[in-house]
This record gives sequence, structure tokens and C-alpha cells, in this order.
Amino acid sequence: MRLLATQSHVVHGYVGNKAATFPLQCLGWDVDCCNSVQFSNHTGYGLDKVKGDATTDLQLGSILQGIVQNFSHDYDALLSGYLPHAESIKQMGFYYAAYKRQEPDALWLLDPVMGDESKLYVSESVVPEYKRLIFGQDVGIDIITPNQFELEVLHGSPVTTLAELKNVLQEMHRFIPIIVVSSLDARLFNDPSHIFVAASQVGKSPVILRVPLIDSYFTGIGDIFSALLIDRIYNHRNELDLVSCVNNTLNVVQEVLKVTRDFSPRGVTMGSTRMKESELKIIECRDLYEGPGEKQELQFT
Ligand code: PXL
Repeated sequence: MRLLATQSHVVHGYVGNKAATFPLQCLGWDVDCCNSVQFSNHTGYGLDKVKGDATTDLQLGSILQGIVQNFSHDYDALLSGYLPHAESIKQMGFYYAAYKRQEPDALWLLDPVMGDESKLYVSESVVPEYKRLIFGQDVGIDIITPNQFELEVLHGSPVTTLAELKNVLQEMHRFIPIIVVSSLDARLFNDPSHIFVAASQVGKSPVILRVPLIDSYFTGIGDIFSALLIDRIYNHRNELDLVSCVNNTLNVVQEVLKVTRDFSPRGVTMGSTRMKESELKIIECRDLYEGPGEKQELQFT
């Protein structure tokens, strides 16, 4: 199994490609990484503590062009995550779409990383670029994994009820067959002690899964989530049970968070120098990525 991933590289710590690569390798994937940035560490340490640069659009385009030309049938799966600005999304989108035309069976998961909790943490110019890709004709994206804020930004309307969520998902399924909303606003359920996730497949009713909240600050969870999810979906693509794939992924992510929490000191907040002690324990969790034998059923509605 061979996968191409375009997202961040951090020298220290585990977000982006650093969070995705090792778990995927443990699951038997050959992972080729194209780095959208090379930073000293993730931005949660505070912007003044992030050193390094984004890959220029010219470099990103050139690297991906080389990949698509030289290895035109080598990948079974394509993954994309954090891209810092509109032009880098355009380059990734152009070459991934070109790859999919050559190899239509490859599975493409796009995580439209834009922000959280009503705040964009990338340049605003990114929004129309993701919209162009996601709502474009014949682009070839199979799966997107927005959080609720990103879903609202993409669709252009707020989601305040479950009925609205269903409508938004149904409209977006005209373009994207699988949508997994990686965290729904807990206010929809009046329950702040859980994280809610929607698994939605075109032509089927969305299913909500519920995971107990682990109240600590972690970064890179979305990146390990999308990496494990594309593995599950790829391996079950012939008779896809999306809810079971999401359930299994969430069980593993939950275990990774527990291990990470047990290693990290209490009270780590954003920008703290102790942030490094709450980096995901990607290596320590090496035996967990296959998933639990006895999995917890997380289905909620
Ligand atoms: O998706 C997490 C992520 C990816 N890339 C960079 C980040 C973060 C989260 O902080 O800073 C550079």
C-alpha cells in the first residue's frame, strides 16, 4: 500500500506528516511525504517561537509535478492536510486531480485545515481555494474531514441544529462521497463532556458518534485521525462500512490521547514552554495503530 501525503513537516514534535507517517508505516503503508512547510515546531508554541518557512508555491508545484509524472501509477492513496495559503492549495489540488485522472482507483482524503472554534488560523485566501476544489467538477476528492467550523465556512452557512447539519451534508454530497465531521459543536447536543463526530456517506443517513472528552490541549490529533481513517477506508473500500471505520479510528485516537495525557504534566496551555511535554506520543503508541480487539461502540444516533 502506497500513500502520498502533502502536509506540514515539523523538526520537533508530531503534527502533519510527522503525526501521520509513523502510524501509517506501522500499518504497512509506504508513505511518501511532500512537506508544505518545514517549521521548527508547531504553532501552538506561540508564533514567535515558530522558525522556518513554507515551501514556496513554485517548489511545491515542481515537486508534485515530478511525482505525478515519474510515479504516475504508484499511489493507492492521496492525503492532504495543512497548507499555508491559497496558492499551495491550488498546486496540491492541480497535481492530485491530475494523479486521480491517471489512477482513478486511488483514494483521496482532503482535510480542509482552516481553523477551529470560529477562528481561521490560515490566510483568508485559503477559503475560496478550498471551495473551488471541493465544489469543482471532476476533481476526484473522495473524502473530506472538516471540523464543524470548517464545514460551515465551506458551505457558507452556520449549523445550529441536527436538521441543518443533515441538509448541509446532503448538499455537499453532490460533490464529495464521504464526509466525516471530525468535531461537532457540543452545544448541538447540550453535552460538553463528549466530542461528537459525524460519519456521512452519500445516499445514507449520517451517523453521529460520541467520544468522552479528554480535557487537555493536544495538537496534531486531526492529522493522526485523517491518516488512520484513510487506512481504514482503503482497506474496507470494497464493502465500505463507514461508521465502523470511523468508530475504529476514534477508538485508536482515544487511546493515543490517553497515553499522551498520562505522559504529560497537568495544566499545559497554549504557548507554554511545557507544550513540548504534551506532544502526541506517536512512537510510544506503536502497538495501538491496528486498533483494539475489543472496541468500544461509539455510535450515538
Ligand atoms: O494540523 C496541525 C498543524 C499542522 N501544521 C502546523 C501546525 C499545526 C497545529 O498547530 O502548527 C504547522
